[in-house]
Amino acid sequence: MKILLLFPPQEQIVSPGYMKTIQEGLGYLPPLGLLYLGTWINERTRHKAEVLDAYVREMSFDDVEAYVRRTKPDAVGITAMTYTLIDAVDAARVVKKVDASIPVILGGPHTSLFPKEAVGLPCIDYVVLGEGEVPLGQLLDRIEESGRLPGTGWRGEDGLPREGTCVEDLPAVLDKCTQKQKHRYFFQDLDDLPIPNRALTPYRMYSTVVSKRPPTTIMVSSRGCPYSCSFCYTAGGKKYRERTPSSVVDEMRASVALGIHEFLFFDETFTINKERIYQVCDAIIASGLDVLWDVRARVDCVDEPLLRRMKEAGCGRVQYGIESGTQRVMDILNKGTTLEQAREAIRLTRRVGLSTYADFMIGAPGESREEIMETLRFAQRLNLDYVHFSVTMPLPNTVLHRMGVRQGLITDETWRDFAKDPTTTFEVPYWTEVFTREQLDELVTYCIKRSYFRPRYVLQALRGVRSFGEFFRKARAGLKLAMMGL
Ligand code: B12
Ligand code: SF4
Repeated sequence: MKILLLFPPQEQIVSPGYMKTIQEGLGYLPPLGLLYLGTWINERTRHKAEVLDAYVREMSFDDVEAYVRRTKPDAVGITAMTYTLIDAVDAARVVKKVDASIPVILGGPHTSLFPKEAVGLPCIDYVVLGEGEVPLGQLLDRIEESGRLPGTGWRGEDGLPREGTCVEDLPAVLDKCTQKQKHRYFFQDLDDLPIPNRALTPYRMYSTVVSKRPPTTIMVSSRGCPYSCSFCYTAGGKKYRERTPSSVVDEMRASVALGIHEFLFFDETFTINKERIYQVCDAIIASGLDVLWDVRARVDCVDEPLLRRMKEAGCGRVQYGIESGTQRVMDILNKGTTLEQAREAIRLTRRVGLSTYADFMIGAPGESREEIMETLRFAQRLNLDYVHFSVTMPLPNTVLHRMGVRQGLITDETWRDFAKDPTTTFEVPYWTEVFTREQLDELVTYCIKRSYFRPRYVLQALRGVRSFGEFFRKARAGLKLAMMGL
């Protein structure tokens, strides 16, 4: 079978109010999940996959329709985050408009959160949960062998089978899952996955406002995170799985061969296993590859020798989730780190010559205006190169969401209703115990502006640049980055 893997146009993302002010010109990053899937299908199954990133190609839904009409795929797979669900469903509609008999498969972080709702969405025939490589291959086998699968995946509240099915239906997949994961498939040995073939997408088009050596790509050297921050939905699951250093370097080498030298590691947290990171750095250095990379890490998972080694291996920036400038709020968010650890991590990162970037959240449970201002002051004292403030949101399947339901701030149905019937009028829920939505939007915008336009930042930034033009580019990049949460 010939499957088209589609990253839909991003026209109707549900995002917080303050983010809607800056959306253009942020840049593009490759749809890594679809690259993994496409490569798996092409290299490990009898099927053939093509990846269409309609977003980077700036295609409209009409363009996608014309593309499907022209290329006539036997099946279409679409990726969805909860936030991009409206576009995913519209993409499915477009496919069905071309030919109602083309099976449409939905996957991505969203389907694992709301499988039943996803199966019930219009124009979606099949839903794959968790990491899709193996289940998608098997699903295509089954579709090819038996035509349309019976809709036995989920039963609705009324007990009747819903249209479509999901991997729970596939015994071979179930065998490989732990009881707890039941229907969410996780690949155990990441080295078994073929290296994603970046040539499946127009890889030269990817870069962001902060790229130093475009084209830029993203990579993951591990999946999963064992920590339990209350606001986080760990898409890769709780079980931390890692790739070997040689496999990481092989992927970098394949990218360099295409002319890609800049890598953003989007591991949930890169430095959990320090020993492995030393080995990864050693392998990169030994390879002699000319690469620049950055990582996301926890403040309690770094030390000076490690950071130094990372710098030697081409790392340029470390992004930390610090979240708050008060210990009380950090504890409420179950971050498991201290303010002192945050100060120390930033001090060491700067000392070894790496750029520093930190994420902060405002509007956590019970958080007062004074605490928010303390977080802003804390961020300013850290003297970061880049900073990101966002509004605390009770996202689906997080501890914070359950707390919000218990306190009556949101209902269990808030996100579920959207998942059943995604509409553009939906407002992403905030934690509105102390402040209104409008106040939180104002507060976060204030924090971002104060961080980028304060005299000290301006002076510091001026010191490192060669011209005013360069300074303004940097400030613009910082501001956009802060909005994007890259
Ligand atoms: C890189 C990344 C981004 C990049 C996106 C780059 C891109 N072009 O995709 C950037 C920085 C732009 C980004 C932005 C946002 N992101 Co983001 N992002 C990630 C991150 C860190 C890694 C994604 C990744 O590449 N993973 C590795 C690949 C291999 O996994 P994967 O993509 O999940 O794909 C696998 C499966 O999901 C499945 N699958 C995926 N698609 C499909 C399709 C089919 C047909 C099938 C069968 C299977 C399948 O199989 C894949 C292979 O195993 C994840 C966290 C994480 N660790 O996953 C968050 C994450 C996906 N992002 C998230 C969010 C919330 C956002 C934002 C809304 C944040 C914001 N404040 O605005 C924006 C949305 C903007 C947008 N337009 O998309 C959430 C989504 C939660 C949810 N409920 O959907 C996550 C899970 C983070 C989190 N813990 O909350 N993000
Ligand atoms: S915020 Fe980071 S450290 Fe915390 S659970 Fe999520 S991925 Fe893990």
